Amino acid sequence: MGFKYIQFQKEPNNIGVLTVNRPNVLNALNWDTLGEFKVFLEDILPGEELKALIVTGAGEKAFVAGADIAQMNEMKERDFQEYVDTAHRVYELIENGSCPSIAAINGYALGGGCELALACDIRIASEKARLGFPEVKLGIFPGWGGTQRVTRVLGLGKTKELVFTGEMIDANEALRIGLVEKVVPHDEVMKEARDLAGEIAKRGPIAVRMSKTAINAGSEMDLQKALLLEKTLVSLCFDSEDRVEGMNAFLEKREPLFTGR
Ligand code: CO8
Repeated sequence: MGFKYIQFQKEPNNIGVLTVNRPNVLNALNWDTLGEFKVFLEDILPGEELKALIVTGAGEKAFVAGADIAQMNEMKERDFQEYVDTAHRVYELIENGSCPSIAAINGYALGGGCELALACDIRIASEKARLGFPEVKLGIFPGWGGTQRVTRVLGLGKTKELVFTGEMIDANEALRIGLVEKVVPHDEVMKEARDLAGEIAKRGPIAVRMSKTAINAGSEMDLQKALLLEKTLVSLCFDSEDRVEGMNAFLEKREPLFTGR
């Protein structure tokens, strides 16, 4: 596919695996990696018609250890702005893309790496994973959506504790506070992510897509508007061929064959 720092693999059942591939620097996100991510998400992903996308890191040690500190340190103000803009765009494309995304956290998820995991819909962590936001130790703070997405997941107090101290937490603590949804043995992370992706892939794709929109967009609205959005989307869903198929399959005691129409 011509990418140097990311790898994309399309697997059976329209499940995709996107791997950040800079294991020598614990998959730190340099400018080119983010650029490749952006091209993939804007130009390639829409044509793949995936039912789920798994995001992970190459090697045994890291999901993504954050932004590339060496490169950031050399950046001038204008480049830095563009670097931040690109990361924001990439994370928004993942968060709001029609395809459900699963972060398979196979090691360190730090700073921009933890922010990447939070842009995904669901997070599965290896028991060896370590998560956190060490940015304040570098004189910056989590500026790739971190202060906002973490707050929405963890609430104000826990977010401030993690962001102000920059301390890492282990996978079980991440599970306890709701930063990840599941912790599994290290060598089962990808299997667990694939199993979950497989479950999602079996469901009505329109229903999955619209529920993601209702949850994401609705969570940013007041309740009345969010309920109106929900009502509109579920009515659209009701009009789909997949709804007819899903209900008929239930009544006929068979598995549904969804077509995405
Ligand atoms: N950037 C660049 N290189 C890195 C990074 C990184 N984030 N993380 C690790 N590396 C490199 C190391 O420099 C080392 O390279 P080399 O072999 O050439 O010395 C190699 O990866 C292996 O790392 P270590 O030898 O350090 O491995 P250890 O097992 O000893 O330690 C750690 C692992 C604890 C993960 C350690 O590498 C570490 O602390 N890394 C930095 C983590 C970090 O601070 N991440 C946050 C980065 S800042 C960020 O993400 C900001 C995002 C938002 C920006 C918004 C605008 C402000």
